[in-house]
Amino acid sequence: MMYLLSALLILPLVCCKTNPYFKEQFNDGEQWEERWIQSEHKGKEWGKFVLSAGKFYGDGELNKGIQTSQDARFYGISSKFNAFSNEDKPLVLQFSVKHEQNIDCGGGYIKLFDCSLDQKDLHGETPYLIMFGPDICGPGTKKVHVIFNYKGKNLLINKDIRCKDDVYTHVYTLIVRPDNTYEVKIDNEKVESGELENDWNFLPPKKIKDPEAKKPEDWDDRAKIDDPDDTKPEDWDQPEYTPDPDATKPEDWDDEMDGEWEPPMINNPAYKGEWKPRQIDNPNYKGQWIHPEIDNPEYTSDSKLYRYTEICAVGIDLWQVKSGSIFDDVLVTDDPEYAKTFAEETWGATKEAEKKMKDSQDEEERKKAEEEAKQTKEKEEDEEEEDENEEEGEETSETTEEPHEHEEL
Ligand SMILES: [Ca+2]
Repeated sequence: MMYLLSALLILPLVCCKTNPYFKEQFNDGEQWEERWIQSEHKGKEWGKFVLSAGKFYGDGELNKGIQTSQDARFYGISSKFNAFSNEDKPLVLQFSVKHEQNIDCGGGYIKLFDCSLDQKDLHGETPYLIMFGPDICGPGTKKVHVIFNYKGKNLLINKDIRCKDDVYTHVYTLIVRPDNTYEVKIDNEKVESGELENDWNFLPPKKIKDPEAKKPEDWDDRAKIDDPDDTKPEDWDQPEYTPDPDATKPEDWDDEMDGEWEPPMINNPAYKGEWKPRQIDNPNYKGQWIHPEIDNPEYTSDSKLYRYTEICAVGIDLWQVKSGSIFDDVLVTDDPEYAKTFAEETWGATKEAEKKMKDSQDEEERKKAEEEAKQTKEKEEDEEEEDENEEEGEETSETTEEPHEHEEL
């Protein structure tokens, strides 16, 4: 009995402890460099990732992540873990990114790869399984990418998910479930969800227009027709222009010199334009013809759209114009609840302090700018005063000189 009881007490702890497939917090100094491999793919100028909590943060140690450090560079870095399949389980991909540089154009997304990834050769064309996260370029592009590779093709989501575009840390979460549904969260709040089959073009359409079906030739789809009983009134046709009845021949008109006088033409008030018969309801109207649909022979359902048989690495592969983005708290797990708690314990625990530090830096800068402006103004005023004194001095010397000249005269 005792044994049973203790077994029951222990069981929940054993059964539900989450072991993430991958968890990276960059909180152990420079050791991350042993876990992450920088790409050396030829032909690209690779920017360097540096460990940093940035210019402002909630916690100087915990908020350390890897930061893009050089402008207008490609960034390629990845980390491998034990391969797993998400078959019959949720897949959660989560990370935080802070664009503290006030990003103008650049990616902030991460990718999942299978084990074939050659880490030192990672580049933009390297095949991946999933690409997820924010992408910003000018005011036009501010979206969250969710791209799935399915049978060799990269499929973009058909919906528009807006990303955060401020300078603070935000957590992006993608959950893919074995019932072929998904959810995207930003800062632990759901921003989009639905069915994989509906929101990506994984499969060809279920129904297509029947290629055999044709609109019958006698199908009348005219809702209105000309009234056959309506006839054009006999006095309808009038010329568009008519000689101006008020015009008179000028007195100095010389028929021999100027030719025969004709009055100028004006718009004819009796002119009615083109006659059109009255419209009536068409008694033979059958409505709009609808092309019948049939099951698409090319369509085969796939109950495992969500499934990746081998997930093995996470990587950052992007281009940035203005560097400074910090990636942190990367998590790959099968437990959405664990991911939620992890986000709360990391981003959630430091976001307010981060905001506060930024606010106080902004306030300091504002004061500094104010002080500088004040000093510049004072300096200018001093100089003006000096100028005035100098001018007065010059005037004095001039007036004293003048009599001399007069005396000489
Ligand atoms: Ca960290």
